[in-house]
Amino acid sequence: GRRCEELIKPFYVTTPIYYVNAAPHIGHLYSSVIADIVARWSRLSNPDVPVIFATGTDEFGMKVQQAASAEGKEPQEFCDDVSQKFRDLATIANISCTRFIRTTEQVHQDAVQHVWRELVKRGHIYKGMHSGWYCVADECFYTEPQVEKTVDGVMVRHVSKESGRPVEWAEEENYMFRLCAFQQPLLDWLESNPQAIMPHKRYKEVVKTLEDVASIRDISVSRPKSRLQWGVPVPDDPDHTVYVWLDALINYLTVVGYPWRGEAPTGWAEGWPADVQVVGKDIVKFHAIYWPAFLMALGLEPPKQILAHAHWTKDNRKMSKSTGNVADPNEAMSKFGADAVRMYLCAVGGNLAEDADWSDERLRAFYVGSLRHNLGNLLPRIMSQSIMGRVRKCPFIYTEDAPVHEDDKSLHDTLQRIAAIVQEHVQKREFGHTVHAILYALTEANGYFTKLQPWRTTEPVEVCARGQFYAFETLRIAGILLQPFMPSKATQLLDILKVERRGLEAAKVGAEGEGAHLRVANLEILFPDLNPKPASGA
Ligand code: ME8
Repeated sequence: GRRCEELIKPFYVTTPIYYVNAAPHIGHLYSSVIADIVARWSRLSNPDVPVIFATGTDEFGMKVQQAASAEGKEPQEFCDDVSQKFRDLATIANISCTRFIRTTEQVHQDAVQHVWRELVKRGHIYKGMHSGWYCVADECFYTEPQVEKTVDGVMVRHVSKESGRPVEWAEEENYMFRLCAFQQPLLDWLESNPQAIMPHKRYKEVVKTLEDVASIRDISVSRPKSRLQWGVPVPDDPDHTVYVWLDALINYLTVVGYPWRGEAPTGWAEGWPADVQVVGKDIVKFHAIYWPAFLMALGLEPPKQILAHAHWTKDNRKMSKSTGNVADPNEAMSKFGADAVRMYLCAVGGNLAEDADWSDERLRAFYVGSLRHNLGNLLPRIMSQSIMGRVRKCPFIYTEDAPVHEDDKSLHDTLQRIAAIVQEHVQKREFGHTVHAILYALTEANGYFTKLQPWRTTEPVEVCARGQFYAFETLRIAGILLQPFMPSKATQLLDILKVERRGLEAAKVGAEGEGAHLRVANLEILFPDLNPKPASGA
């Protein structure tokens, strides 16, 4: 009944909300793709559990204020333009978000002010003089030991050791959040939740930081209005603006309707705590220390998992909007298609712990080798007229209890194990392994087909039928498992194969039922030639 349905906790996934100081680059797309795979995998493996999947833009703060003024625009107008670019990117890349949030929305500003009042009421915020090195690019204060001097020609600059970005000295009255009080509660939380930060490398880093008493200090959560106008006003104090990171993190609560007075869609309130919050390694401190501390201060549960990925570099240098050293996701998707780019991001960047270097050349090679030749070619191979003609006359009938032919054994085993293997990799957040496991099954099927030579009319028709069946099954199972990774191409493949059951439970040999392999529709080219030869005579 309806009552029961409402009690199912939705699976809640988030991406970071992106600063609108410049257009998106491939790193932003990467975060969104990882989150999308997690969301789509949940829908595939638990179709009864609703998914809330939020992404959006982070629009307040000094950084955006400065970027807008550099372009001579009003901040709101500037935010509208750039936010739209992130929204378009999500659409083009097939990111299945259910909510695109902008921090300038009134509903979010109300949530931020509600949180502020709540924190004051609970005694977690106090006013004090605060001094430190502020970094606009990182939107945070650094302490003396976190800053160093660099000499750039004749210029001596102070920069953050962590990010290398310039800092400036600020001494001002701020509201402070009692982070110190949460040092032990945070350690306790992490101790009982070893998967709260993944990959484990990041978990260990955070625990180490928390264990170092000196590294945890109360944090400034407001800036004087004179410095920062573009932000949520501190309630009841017109001289101060809420610190952009406090504002930004609260977006994850705004989405599910906090403070739960009925603004969000029905059932979304049950979405908290978030199940998976995808972030880049640059913002782990904010998500794995500040954020759970804010939540504990509010009496709310911390997220179940912070999933932190490493960075994409270009020419082995950090990709960054401010230096212009970026790969353009729209350009890559228009050349290779959104699905190919998504797959490449997983295949190369799927080991979340290590940085990966972006290269158009390697993407091209991946497209041609793994997608066009490996996956793309198996399809026409099984659908050739001579094969289909012979198979239809004498089809292979698969039964679960019949012994598997010696020739088919290895591929059969691979296919029976692949869904479980993929599921395990996804749970361990090893997206690269996942993609490679599926591509490997396709390679194996191509090798099997080549060895069996079912197209040769000198081979008995029974060999032809078995060969076509197993190659079809490989494509069908791969198609099911690839849905979260390359949603449009996987759907196109399953449509060509006329597959009806597309759930995870159908990812085993024979699951589509007798004769499924004979029903294939018209052949379409899944991954077209990137440099088609001009038509003859042209
Ligand atoms: O930090 N490689 O926004 P942001 C991989 N607004 N991922 C990258 C990347 C790279 N080279 N560069 C950026 C902010 N990213 C805040 C977040 S959340 C409450 C507020 C990804 O526009 C990565 O996920 O600087 C990183 O954490 C995010 O983009 C930062 O985007």
